[in-house]
Amino acid sequence: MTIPSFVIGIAGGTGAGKTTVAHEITDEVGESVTLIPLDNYYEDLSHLDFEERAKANYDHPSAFEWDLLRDHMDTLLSGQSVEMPQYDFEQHVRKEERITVEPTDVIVLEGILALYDEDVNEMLDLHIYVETDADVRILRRIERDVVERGRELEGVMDQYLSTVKPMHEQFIEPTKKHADIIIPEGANSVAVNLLEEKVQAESSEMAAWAAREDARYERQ
Ligand code: UZR
Ligand code: MG
Repeated sequence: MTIPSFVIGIAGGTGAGKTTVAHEITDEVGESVTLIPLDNYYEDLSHLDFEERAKANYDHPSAFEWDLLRDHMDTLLSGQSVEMPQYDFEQHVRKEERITVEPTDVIVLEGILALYDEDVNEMLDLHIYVETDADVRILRRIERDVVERGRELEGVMDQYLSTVKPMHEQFIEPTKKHADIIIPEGANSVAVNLLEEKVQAESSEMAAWAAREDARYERQ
């Protein structure tokens, strides 16, 4: 039986708070949510050496394997599980192991370009853009890359100015026009609470639908 899902896309610049928003709005629905980090769909560049991989432009749409993402979303929406790739940010490669992801009542696609692809946008029921000031975003980015990912400050600054910022302006920011809702600041608790309620309502709706279908199936 195909179970319907409520599908949410969360886009915004690096350090905007997308991952936090994704977790917060789905906290209460527990196991009936599937999180799809767009980062897991970076093209596999393992054929290049480390130096070349470190210099690649990861903020351009062509850095992602869109076909695979569309295929996986389609599969999940048709009620089947997928083997989702995993990404290693320290080595800039796709990891060997994949994880099995089951279809659930709520599916959240989260990433800088979550609202970029036309086909993906059509699969989304709710399009969210998290808009956070660039100064706040770069501070968070420095903390994450230098403290958590062991990178050099100079490299982070170079990358920000050469690719992250221009690509943000050229490709990410314009996707705001596809948003149904724009959240000013990732930590905006009023917006997050409203969306959390919406997600819970949709999740119960999906569960009720599935229960009705089950009952109908048993009667047959
Ligand atoms: P979020 N990124 C890397 O730094 N290295 C990689 O191998 C792959 C991606 C960065 C990418 C982008 N850009 O800005 C960010 N650079 O990950 C997107 N440069 O992730 O939305 O979590 O910030
Ligand atoms: Mg994130």
